Amino acid sequence: MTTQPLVGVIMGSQSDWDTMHHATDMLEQLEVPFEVRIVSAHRTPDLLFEYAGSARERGLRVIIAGAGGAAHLPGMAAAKTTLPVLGVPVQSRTLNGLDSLLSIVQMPAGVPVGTLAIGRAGAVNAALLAAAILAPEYPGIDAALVAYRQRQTETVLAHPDPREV
Ligand code: RP5
Repeated sequence: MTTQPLVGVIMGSQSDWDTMHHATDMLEQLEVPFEVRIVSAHRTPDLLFEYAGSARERGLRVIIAGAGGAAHLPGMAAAKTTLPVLGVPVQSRTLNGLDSLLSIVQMPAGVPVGTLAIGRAGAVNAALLAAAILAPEYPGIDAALVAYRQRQTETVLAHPDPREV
C-alpha cells in the first residue's frame, strides 16, 4: 500500500476543523493516505489555484473540500482540476449551513462538485466516498471499506432494542 497521499483534504478556515477532522478521522480508520491543509478561496486565492492545479501531478486522486458560508472553495478547486472534488458544507453560525450547502451544491452544468450533507455526516461520508472511489484500484482500501460496513451492520443487529443502551 502506498504512503503517498491519495486524498487532499482542504478547508477554508481553521474554524472548519471541528467539522473536517471527522473526514480525516475516517480516512485514518480506513488507512487511506491523505494530506490536510487550510486553503482559503478568498484569503489565499493563489494558493488555492496552485494547490488544485498541481493536485493531479502530485499524485492526489480525490479532493475533499470543506467550507462554510459563501462556500466557493469546492467549486473553485473543481474549476482547476478534473480530479473528483467532494464538497462538505460546514454548518455556519448564522444560517446553520444552508448557505454553505446551496453554495456548494448548485454548480452550473460542466464543473461538478459531489456535495455531501451539512456538517459531521457530510465530512464522514466524504471520506467514505473517497475510499469508495479508490477501492477498485487499492485492495487494502476496498477491504477496509467492506469491513467498516460489516461492523456497522453488526452493531445495529447486535442491539435491536432501542431501550437498551
Ligand atoms: C469560510 O468562511 C470558511 O470555510 C469558514 O467556514 C467560514 C468562516 O471562516 P472564519 O471567519 O471562521 O475564518 O471561508
